[in-house]
Amino acid sequence: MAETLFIADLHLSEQCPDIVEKCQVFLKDKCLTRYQKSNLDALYILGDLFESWLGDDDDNPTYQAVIKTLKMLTTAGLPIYIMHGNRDFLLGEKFSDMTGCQLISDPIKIDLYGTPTLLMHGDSLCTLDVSYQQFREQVRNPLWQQQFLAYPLEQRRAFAQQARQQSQTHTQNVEEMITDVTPRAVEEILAEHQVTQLIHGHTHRPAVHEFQSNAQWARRIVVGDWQTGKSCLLNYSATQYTLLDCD
Ligand SMILES: [Mn+2]
Repeated sequence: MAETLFIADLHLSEQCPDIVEKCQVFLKDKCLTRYQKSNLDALYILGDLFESWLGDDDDNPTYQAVIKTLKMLTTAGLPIYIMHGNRDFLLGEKFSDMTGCQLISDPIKIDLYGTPTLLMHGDSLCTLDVSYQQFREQVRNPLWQQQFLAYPLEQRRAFAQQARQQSQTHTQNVEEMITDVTPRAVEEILAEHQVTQLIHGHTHRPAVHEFQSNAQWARRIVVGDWQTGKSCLLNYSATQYTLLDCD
């Protein structure tokens, strides 16, 4: 038993080659080396690995390099679990086959060295953002996805571009608390899954929150994004947990 690493919100894209490079170094040096020394049990990617994923036929060359590295790690034996984010919710079975990563549902409850822990991307907890939740419901609908995936890649790319611009304008125009998680939604999900520990990303507000929830102490660990690179790596072992910078 060693440690488990959690990351989220790398938002890999050809626009940010430095983050792609950081990711590659992280996977090859930190993850592979630690795994070979038996210090690493698993890597969890809690959504938004990619800035956009248009379907498993997405041929973005920037992504192919990362896919190759993921495959190398899983072939070496490291378990890698990946969750959908709001940008890459179309990661599918073929991606799983290409990388050897296991797609996990959002939320998912795991046993983390004896502590029942809920893992989420985090976007579904931002319940005050009503227009986003409506959009989320639309694009998570299997029928919508089926229709979307039937369009040629170029058309899907144009749609994603437009959605991204709308989302940026939206985020700039709403108050900060609206794009953060709602305490009530957190309490409800903890109660529903009977856990007192939650790990998520998405908000780009890395922190460890300790609070009373359902008459018990609870902990919410938020891993940061890779744009700032601050506190974007959660290192969790049986005896301690630490949020670290990505380099
Ligand atoms: Mn996100």
